[in-house]
Amino acid sequence: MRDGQAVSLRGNREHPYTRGALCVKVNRYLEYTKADDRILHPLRRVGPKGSGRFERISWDEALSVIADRLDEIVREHGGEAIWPYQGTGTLGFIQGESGFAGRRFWNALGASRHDLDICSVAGNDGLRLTNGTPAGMDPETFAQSKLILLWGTNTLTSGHHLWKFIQDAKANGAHVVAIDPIRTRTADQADTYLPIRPGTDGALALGLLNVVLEEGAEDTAYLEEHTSGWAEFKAEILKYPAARAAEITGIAEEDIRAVGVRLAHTRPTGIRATMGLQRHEGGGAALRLIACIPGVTGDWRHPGGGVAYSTSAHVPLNVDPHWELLPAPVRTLTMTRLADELDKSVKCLWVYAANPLGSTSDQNRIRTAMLRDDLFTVVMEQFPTDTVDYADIVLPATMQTEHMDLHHGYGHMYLVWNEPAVEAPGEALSTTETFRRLARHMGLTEPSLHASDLEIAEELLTGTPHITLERLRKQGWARLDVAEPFVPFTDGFPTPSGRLEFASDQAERDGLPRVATYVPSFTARTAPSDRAYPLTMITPASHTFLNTTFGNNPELLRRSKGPRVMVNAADAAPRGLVDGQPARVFNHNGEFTAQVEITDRVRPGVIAAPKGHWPKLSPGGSNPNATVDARNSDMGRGAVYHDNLVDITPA
Ligand SMILES: Nc1nc2c(c(=O)[nH]1)N[C@H]1C(S)=C(S)[C@@H](COP(=O)(O)OP(=O)(O)OC[C@H]3O[C@@H](n4cnc5c(=O)[nH]c(N)nc54)[C@H](O)[C@@H]3O)O[C@H]1N2
Ligand SMILES: Nc1nc2c(c(=O)[nH]1)N[C@H]1C(S)=C(S)[C@@H](COP(=O)(O)OP(=O)(O)OC[C@H]3O[C@@H](n4cnc5c(=O)[nH]c(N)nc54)[C@H](O)[C@@H]3O)O[C@H]1N2
Ligand SMILES: [Mo]
Repeated sequence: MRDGQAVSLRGNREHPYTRGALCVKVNRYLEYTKADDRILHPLRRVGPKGSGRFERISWDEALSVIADRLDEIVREHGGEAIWPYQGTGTLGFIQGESGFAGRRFWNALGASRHDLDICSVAGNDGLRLTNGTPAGMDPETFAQSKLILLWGTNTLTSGHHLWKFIQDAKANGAHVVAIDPIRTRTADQADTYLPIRPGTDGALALGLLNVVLEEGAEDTAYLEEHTSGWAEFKAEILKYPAARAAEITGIAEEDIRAVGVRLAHTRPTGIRATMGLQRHEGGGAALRLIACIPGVTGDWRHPGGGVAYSTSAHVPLNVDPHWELLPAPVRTLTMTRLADELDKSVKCLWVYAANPLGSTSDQNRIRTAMLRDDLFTVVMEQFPTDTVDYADIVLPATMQTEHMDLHHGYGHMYLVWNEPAVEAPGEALSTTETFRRLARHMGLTEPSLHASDLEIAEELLTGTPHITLERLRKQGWARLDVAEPFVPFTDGFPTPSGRLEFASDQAERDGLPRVATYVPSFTARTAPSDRAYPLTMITPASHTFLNTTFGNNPELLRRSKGPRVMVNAADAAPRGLVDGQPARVFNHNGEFTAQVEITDRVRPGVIAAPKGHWPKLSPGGSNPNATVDARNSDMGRGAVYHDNLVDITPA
């Protein structure tokens, strides 16, 4: 800080997980807070919806307009006609974390509940069937793994802090395998790369376990003491010899065998699986099955063994948005099907920390749904996104350097405190302050609606008695109250049987296969002759953006080299696609334009276009989500961003 101004921003070198490193994106965060296009005042729409034409109004006027409309909607249609649509713009518990920040206010109005199901839900549900929880390994223990499977995860792009621990493991002789349909920068650093056909991971998991059984390497004592359903699951594994797995996954049989033999004889084996492989119709089943692997090998016995997905469920914060304020039970609306849900008697769409017109499936239909005249749309934002263009009222939002927050991380085991460093610019307000003022404006006197940020933090921390607010504010971060090294499930699994469940009564009740098994994705199960469009499209994380956040930063935009699509030469040649030239990717939902990159980094039949470009800053005014179906994954109504059929032609 100098003269009340933030002049530099860096990571905290003392922090055990980040050790002070920042990613490409957050490195520019300070510059981003001062960007010319930052929204600094409340705005009211003056042009037609979608035009992005606004006039500046005062906070008082904005709150009055909003209070009148919300009162009227609740009176005429009931609170459920309001949809508080919250995304992952910030995962801070005080200002963001879907379903918490602001929710006490929405409960007082009886607003519909909101399900954040576009990110990780299918994997969470799949893991829960096997382990009783989506939480698993402490990612720091990968340093102790001897075999590491990076399964559907692009560590160096999506969560690079983990890489240090993988490097430590490598220095100790660990073998690293990357399993991804794209040869990513992470796959480049692996010892073995398995170029899997998208949506067939379950078959690979079973094929690898088949080799483990051939090698006689199953941990019979562990199976006996800590698992249930082994006989049924073993029968399933025996249906997938390596040759069959090879046929389904498109990976060479000898490569499956080689990794299977390593898996059989290497303890501990750590599996890092993130969200990529569950953005498919069979994604929940894939994670459920991958979670079975350490049950067979007994890897949960060792630090550095097991599966790591999200650590969120290890975080014991008391996340209670005062549901008791709801006047009556309300429906839950799903993000994945935003356009459909908007048709259903939603009168107010309240968007915060989200950019659905950039990040949510089936973009064109969302656009149409948001044009509806009788839909009152409020967007709390920092920047003039595509979604902002459809708002009736825009409210200026603070950024991390300006507001107080309490964060966890879904890739580590720490709580992190965010103390505001500077005054908010213009008239930007935090999420909590906006809702407090609105509650006052609407005459809502319930005390919890007026709790200060520090009071909210105290409430959250009642779940973690050993981490006081005082300590957290002083240190900046605190490790969760877990052993070091942390080995989960040593006292059993939080499943109904208390064991790792290869077979699940709950799954059966939910209409899912009783025994963990391979469920192909939509594109994997659709035969070439039945395909309306021939190519499978993956839309992975961009190295330079965080979903659509930072998509308007000129330097990061330049480094992204603009919207791009990776195409194998075998698919490019017959279509006359030329490297470096624009192409049109299309299907029944819509289209987007991207520059072709002809590369052997994608398999024939698969194309890849990173997420994150703002539609309005892209040629043609759309991004890959214009072609993504609003279908659901097999579990939890998750999104299917990597499971779509498209075709591509020169533009
Ligand atoms: N094609 C494709 N699409 C995807 C994915 C994919 O793999 N492929 N992945 C999906 C995933 S994993 C996710 S999590 C979603 C994310 O989708 P969204 O939740 O919509 O996230 P963003 O697109 O980053 O938009 C977040 C917005 O919040 C704003 N923001 C940031 N901090 C704050 C704050 O403190 N207050 C307020 N009011 N606003 C703030 C940012 O300026 C930004 O415009 O995208 C999904 N979309
Ligand atoms: N730089 C950057 N970092 C991010 C984000 C970002 O947008 N940019 N987003 C953040 C968010 S919200 C999330 S949820 C996480 C997501 O983090 P990741 O899980 O890393 O997300 P993805 O990039 O969607 O997928 C990871 C990898 O899975 C591969 N994949 C796709 N389909 C399959 C499949 O069927 N099988 C296998 N084996 N692999 C497959 C993709 O090719 C990709 O390389 O990242 C977070 N970190
Ligand atoms: Mo996400």
